[in-house]
Amino acid sequence: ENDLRQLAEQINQPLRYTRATPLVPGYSPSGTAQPITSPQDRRQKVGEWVAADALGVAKAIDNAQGAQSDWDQRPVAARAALLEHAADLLEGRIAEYMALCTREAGKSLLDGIAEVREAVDFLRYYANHARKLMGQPEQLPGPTGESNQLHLHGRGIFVAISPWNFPLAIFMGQVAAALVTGNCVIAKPAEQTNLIAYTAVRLLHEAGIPEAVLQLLPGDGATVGAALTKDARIAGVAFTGSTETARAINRALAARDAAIAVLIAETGGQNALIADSSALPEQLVKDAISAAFGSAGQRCSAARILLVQDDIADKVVHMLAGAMDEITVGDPALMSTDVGPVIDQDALNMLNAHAERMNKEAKLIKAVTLSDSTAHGSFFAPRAYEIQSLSQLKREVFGPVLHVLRYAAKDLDAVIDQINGTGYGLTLGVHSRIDATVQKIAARAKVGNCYVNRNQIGAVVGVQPFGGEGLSGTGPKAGGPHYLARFVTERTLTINTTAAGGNASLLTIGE
Ligand code: UN1
Repeated sequence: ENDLRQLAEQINQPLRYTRATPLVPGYSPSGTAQPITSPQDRRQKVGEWVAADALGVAKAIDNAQGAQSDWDQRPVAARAALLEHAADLLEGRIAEYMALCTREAGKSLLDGIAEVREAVDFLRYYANHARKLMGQPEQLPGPTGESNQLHLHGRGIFVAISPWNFPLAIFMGQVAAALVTGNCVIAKPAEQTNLIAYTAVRLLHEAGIPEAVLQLLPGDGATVGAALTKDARIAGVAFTGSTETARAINRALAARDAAIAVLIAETGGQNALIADSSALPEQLVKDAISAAFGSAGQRCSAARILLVQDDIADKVVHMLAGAMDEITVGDPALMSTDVGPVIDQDALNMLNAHAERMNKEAKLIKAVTLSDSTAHGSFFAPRAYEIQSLSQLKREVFGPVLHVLRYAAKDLDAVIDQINGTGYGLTLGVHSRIDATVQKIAARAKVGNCYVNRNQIGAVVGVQPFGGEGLSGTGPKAGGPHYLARFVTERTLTINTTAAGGNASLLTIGE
């Protein structure tokens, strides 16, 4: 708590950079600067940003093409060391990045700190994994007189398209994974968090990543994103965001008259929390509140649907409503705030439209009262509704809204099938003290991350590899042992060791 207080005092420190521009050697954008304002108070200017145009995209791809071979041929240990240097730099700047996450993305102080820690973890985890994966070619068994080796290389130019809800952690995770495996990266961050991305790229350059190897192209998806994904020279895309955008990227890559590109997508969820009558109500309500309303519900892992067995439903709903009275919504820069703003006016409009529909179709359990400090920002009061059927939820609602649905014990299998039937498969929470029930649910539910008797957000890098199935993503899981495998290409090297007069090995000449 003392550490947090010290960090919190630095919230108003001057930011290292206040202008986010494309970072593409040999290119300067012609467009005008646009203001960056705080989600919690649109009158507060954080900085400004300049979008890239088509010339910037072309130049970035040319630069990356020129740099690709050298970067791929650097020993993996050298690339990993640069990531570790970046991790050290970032760790020394926690307060600065926390302040940036709070001011540009409206993150609470604790969420801001968690962002920096996760970004540091991604850098170190992927550095370490890359050394194990690519440090030595794998020697394969083969007939006498032959040597067979499997060599791993970068695929080529990777585009990293990152979301605003984890503007530092997910951004860094994508970029670090692609870089350390030998790919040049062109990053296209979410428009809402350009300054965080800009500051992070400058840090990576400072750590020694060459400027042509990692470039930044701020801009919108329709121009910059689309121009990147239709270029034949792009070897892969790492994307986190909506399922619709992932599909559009997939179509754009497939339509190119070019080599088949890799798409690594982490997309939406329609995540449930199932509680049977053996669940501990206090623990359940605590975890439901944190998973539904933490980070203003702006996590793809967040709990959207609380399925509660009818025997305990009245009690749980009553406790939930009481606990929601304790939630403080307001300025994310204050230590007393639990829930900050949603990212922007569009997000607020979407949530208001959903609330309007729910007010007609469902029963409001509770809406949290907003504090006075919310008048000038995009604030949405966290709320819980009781619904009658899962069919009332058509698509992912990306914000602090929890939908409660009662079920009868005999219908548990059907309920799980309905959740599977949404097509999404990201997180699932289970609250039960009966082992057989837990095992049955875990085996039947098609989800990437199942959490039992705890909250279902905040996957830890290397501990809970994170990512979903179906409409929720392609895999492999971020922060898991197989993630880097999609960023590399395999080359088999076969040498006839009996050639050249039966010499067992090739001659070493020179050096
Ligand atoms: C996202 O919200 O886009 O486990 C994914 C968690 C986070 C979710 C990140 N890793 O809550």
